[in-house]
Amino acid sequence: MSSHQGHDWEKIWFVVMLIIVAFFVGWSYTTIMSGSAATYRTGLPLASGLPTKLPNGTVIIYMLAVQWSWIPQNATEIIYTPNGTMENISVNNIITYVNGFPYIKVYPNQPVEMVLYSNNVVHAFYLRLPHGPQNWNIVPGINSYAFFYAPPSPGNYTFHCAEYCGIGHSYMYGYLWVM
Ligand SMILES: [Cu+2]
Repeated sequence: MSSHQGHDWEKIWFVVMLIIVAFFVGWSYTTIMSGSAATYRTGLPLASGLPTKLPNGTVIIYMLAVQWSWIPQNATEIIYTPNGTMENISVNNIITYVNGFPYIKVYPNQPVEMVLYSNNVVHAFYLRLPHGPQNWNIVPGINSYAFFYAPPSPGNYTFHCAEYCGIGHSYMYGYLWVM
């Protein structure tokens, strides 16, 4: 009889855990797919896709990683006209340098897509944001596409190289400047 009771408790325990796991899986899925609280990433090692339609106001940074610095080469912004046509306009004035380090000026909550590429060795783009650290490998010859929302509060958010790439690795950083 006691063993029979134990068997029932196992079933109940299993179903309760199943419900809890299903809840968290569903929660993760909805927040990742909506882009509201998490990050889309493609490129190595994960490939979960960019938004099929970039949000209005998305700034796109074309970022070259070299030994040993970040070189933002170009910046554009996605704007939708009232009739729904997407335009990709140049906004190179958002890229600036302070003491030789790149600053990328964005607005709070602005959607950002980074196109990351390297011409020499493996680097990684690491950016700590309030809703979680972001980290993308950059393998030579393969573009990595990163999508995230800028933090809601103004400040400078440092990005680093997170893949040891030589003697100057620790000086390979720049800033996301939320104005
Ligand atoms: Cu590096």
